[in-house]
Order: sequence, then C-alpha cells, then structure tokens
Amino acid sequence: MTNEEDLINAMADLEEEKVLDLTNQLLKDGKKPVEIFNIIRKGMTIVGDKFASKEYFLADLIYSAEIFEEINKILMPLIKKSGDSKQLGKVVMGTVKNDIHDIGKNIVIGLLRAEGIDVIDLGVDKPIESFIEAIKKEKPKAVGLSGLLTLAIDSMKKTIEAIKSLDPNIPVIVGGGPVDADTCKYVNANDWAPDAVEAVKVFKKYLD
Ligand code: B12
Repeated sequence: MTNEEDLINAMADLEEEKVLDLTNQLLKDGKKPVEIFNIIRKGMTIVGDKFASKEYFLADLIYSAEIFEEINKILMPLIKKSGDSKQLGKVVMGTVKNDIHDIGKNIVIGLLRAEGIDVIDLGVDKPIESFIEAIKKEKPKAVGLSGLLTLAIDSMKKTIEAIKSLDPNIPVIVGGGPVDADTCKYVNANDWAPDAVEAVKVFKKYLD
C-alpha cells in the first residue's frame, strides 16, 4: 500500500498520530501541500459516509475536524506565496446561512491569498445581509459562496438572487460538497470549482 492510501485510511479511521506522521512523510517524499490536502479530503469523505451510515457519531465528525486543524498547522504555512507580488484584486467569501462547515473554504482562501488575491473572509453561517453589506463596503471583484450541506444550496440561491439585484455584473463563484455544474446553474452562479486548486484558476479568470 502506498503512503497515500495509508493516509486516506488513517484519516477515515481517525488515527490522529498516524495522519500526522504520514503527512510529514509525504512532505519529505516531495508531495505538495495542496496534493496532501486532496488526499486527506478523500479520508474526510469516508468519515462523512461512516457518519451517514451511523457507524460514526457527531463526536467523530468533530474529531475529524480537530485532526484536520493539526494538519492545517503543518501544511498552510508551506503554501508558498507566488513569485508574482501583483495584487490581483479583492474577493468576498463566506459559508452561506445555516451551514457551519469551513475547512474547505479556508483552504480555498489560503490558496487565493498565496496568489496575491485579497480575500475578505466573512466566516460561516452568513445570512444574505452579511454578503450585501460586505459587497457595498469592500467593492470586491468577485464573491465566493461555500456550502457543504444540501440545505446550503437553497441559501446560495437566495444569496445570489440578492447579490445580483444589487449588482448584476458581479461574478459569484460557488463551491463545497454538494456543488457541481448543475448546482451552479440552479443557483444562478457564474462559475464553480470542485477543489481549491481549480477554485484559484476560476477566481483568476474573473479577476484578470
Ligand atoms: C468535518 C465535517 C463536519 C465538521 C465541520 C468542521 C468545520 N470547521 O468545517 C462538523 C463536526 C462541525 C460538522 C457538522 C455537521 N455536519 Co458535517 N461533515 C464534515 C465532513 C466529514 C468533512 C467536510 C470537510 O471538511 N471536508 C474536507 C474539505 C477539504 O473538503 P470540502 O469542504 O469539500 O472543500 C473543498 C471543495 O469542496 C472546494 N470548496 C469548498 N468551499 C468552496 C468555496 C468556493 C467558492 C469554491 C470555488 C470551492 C470550494 O475546495 C475545498 C478544498 O479542496 C463532511 C463529509 C463530506 N463528504 O464532506 C460532513 C458532512 C458535510 N456533514 C454533514 C452533516 C449532516 C453535518 C451536521 C448536520 C451533523 C449534525 N447532525 O449536526 C452538522 C452541520 C451543522 C451545520 N448547520 O452546518 C453531511 C451533510 C449531508 C447533506 N447532504 O446535507 C456530510 C456530507 C456527512 C454525511 N455524509 O452525512 N461536519
């Protein structure tokens, strides 16, 4: 078995020490932090599946997030600033109302900032008004909405409706677990991305 598979399984089995050891091992082997984030995400998805099938409880979900926080402390500082110091513009980003998941959003924000994009992070469970106020105050070039719950899709749709009636030209980009091309169309977003690396490419399209 490769270290990658071991890491996915260690995360899925909530073996904190093993997860940290394997993360350090993969770094030594030359894996990029973003690639390791993607590997660990696969383990988190299994944690979610085990929760859905009642093998795991809420406490296990919480513990998976705590393990992730430790990994974050190792990997985030290693996400290199890009050589290009040109500021690419401002983005407002938040997790939509009724949803408190932010691990994925925070990775996206870390990568965007490393690329010289100024990100205003609104946090989690943000109602429509928070986005509207931030857009009026910060005048961003694009807005990012994150959500992991199926419920979040409805919040995204309503939030985008309000954003577009304030300014029909502001690009809104969506992402998170349940988001795909169909969701993007349904909520009337301009674009979407399945992971943090793609998210950076998509945001850059709208900032250049
Ligand atoms: C960890 C976790 C939690 C933690 C979250 C901690 C935190 N600070 O975020 C805690 C314990 C708090 C939690 C709570 C709950 N959770 Co939860 N959770 C998860 C779990 C296991 C992992 C999520 C995660 O962090 N993945 C890793 C990150 C890196 O991946 P990601 O979030 O997808 O992000 C990537 C991309 O999506 C993308 N991306 C993310 N945001 C954005 C934004 C933009 C703009 C773009 C372009 C891209 C982008 O880039 C990221 C990096 O590559 C998932 C399982 C799963 N399948 O996802 C369940 C899951 C999301 N949770 C679930 C549930 C049900 C809950 C609870 C309702 C449980 C409960 N009974 O209380 C509560 C929700 C409370 C609420 N109101 O929000 C369900 C959702 C089911 C559904 N369809 O609605 C899931 C799918 C588990 C399951 N299979 O049942 N959870």
